[in-house]
Amino acid sequence: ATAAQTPGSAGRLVVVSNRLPSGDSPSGGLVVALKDSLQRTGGLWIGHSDKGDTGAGSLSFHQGGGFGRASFTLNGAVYDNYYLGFSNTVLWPAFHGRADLMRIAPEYLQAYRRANSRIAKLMIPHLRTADRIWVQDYHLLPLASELRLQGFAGRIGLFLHIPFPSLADCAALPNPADLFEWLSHYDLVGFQTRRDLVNFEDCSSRLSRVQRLDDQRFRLCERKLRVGVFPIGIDSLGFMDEARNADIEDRMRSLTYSSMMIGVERLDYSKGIPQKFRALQTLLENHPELIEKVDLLQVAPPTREDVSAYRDIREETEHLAGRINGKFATVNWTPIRYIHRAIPRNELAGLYRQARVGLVTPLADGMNLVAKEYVAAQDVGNPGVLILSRFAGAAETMQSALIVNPHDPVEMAEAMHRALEMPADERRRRHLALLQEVLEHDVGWWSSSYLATLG
Ligand code: ADQ
Repeated sequence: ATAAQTPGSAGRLVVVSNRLPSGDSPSGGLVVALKDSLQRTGGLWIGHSDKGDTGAGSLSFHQGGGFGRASFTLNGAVYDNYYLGFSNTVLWPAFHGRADLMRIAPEYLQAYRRANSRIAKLMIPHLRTADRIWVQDYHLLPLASELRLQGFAGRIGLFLHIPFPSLADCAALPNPADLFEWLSHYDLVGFQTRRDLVNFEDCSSRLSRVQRLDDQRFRLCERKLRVGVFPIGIDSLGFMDEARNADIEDRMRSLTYSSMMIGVERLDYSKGIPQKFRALQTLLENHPELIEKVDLLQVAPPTREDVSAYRDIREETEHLAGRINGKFATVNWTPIRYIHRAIPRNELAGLYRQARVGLVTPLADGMNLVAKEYVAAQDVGNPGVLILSRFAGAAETMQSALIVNPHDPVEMAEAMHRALEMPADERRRRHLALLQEVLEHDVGWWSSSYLATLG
């Protein structure tokens, strides 16, 4: 299987993620950040596609998008058990502090291993010894061990976009030791925050064999592993432009008769949407003078709807919005406008800019890019206020936001009140500090510092 690993030729960047970015849709931050390195090195992005022959025994190569793209397909049942099953019904809840929502089934773990082994097998004939492979996220944790097994000896890095679990949640995984065995085959594992690195150390020392070599190096399962903290950012300048040019402002201004607060997130139980709604209710109860003066625009597109926990969170969210609106609405005002759809990026940028308060209040989150987008979208002369959960990874570097505990409705309501009343001086001061951070640590900084460390 190693024959095709052409030695000698210059190393390329090979990115692997669960989903292949499409060639024609507007680029997300990750694509913007990696495009240059991919183009410069003649690299390749590999990911799943649901179009094509599911039995195909090789990668399919695609045109467009400005860099090499190749997709794999998986048999439908394997994909469901790997993606909806192990990735999103076991790993996602456990890594977000919701082990109670896990559904452990042997066929999930089996399909997860099989999917990763198959992806490795499809990759091998296209790899060169000097290539550097950058694996993205929790869907592909065993990929390095599979690539090693099949003979690839070059550099392989992993970036974990979601939090690393606490000891209690880690111990709730089926075969927790597997996780450390998988990670030990990488040269570099990148985390979003220091908190994740601390959890990794704590869990690996209790559930596996680990020895600290120095600040960034461990011996894990008899192999050397480097770790690091690389908080992801956004395409900050690009997003600032998007917000400045959004033509939504006039239309919005004529519609908005009250101060708008905004929430934007996939309808996921980790994002704390019900907690945010309850805090709004507390705000209106404790400050009735705000009735007809403030409202919340909640944009929450559907996600992973085939998983039952996602149907439950949708029901809870919609029920709560209906109840709060029923209780407080007047003939010409509703407190919550709820949109269950994705909306175009430029429109989103314009909405952020229009909102006086950005509410980013997850119960657990690797980083949270919405917090950064909200900051980048503001008018520097008259910015809105970011309210940020201390459980978002972003809180580690965005301390100039109003930091809240999303489990405490009174604290959140008071933060909303304070944000709505905040004098322009203080808003500008806080915003400037946040904007500097968002500009300095953008997605380009993230990818180049990660890749420099990978070597
Ligand atoms: P997510 O959990 O998806 O990402 P987040 O970082 O907030 O969370 O990124 C969501 C992206 O989707 C943002 O760019 C946002 O603008 C966009 N989006 C959300 N709702 C939308 C809507 N209705 N219409 C259009 N766009 C919408 C995971 C981790 C995070 C981590 C990122 C990146 O869970 O913690 O920050 O990866 O590493």
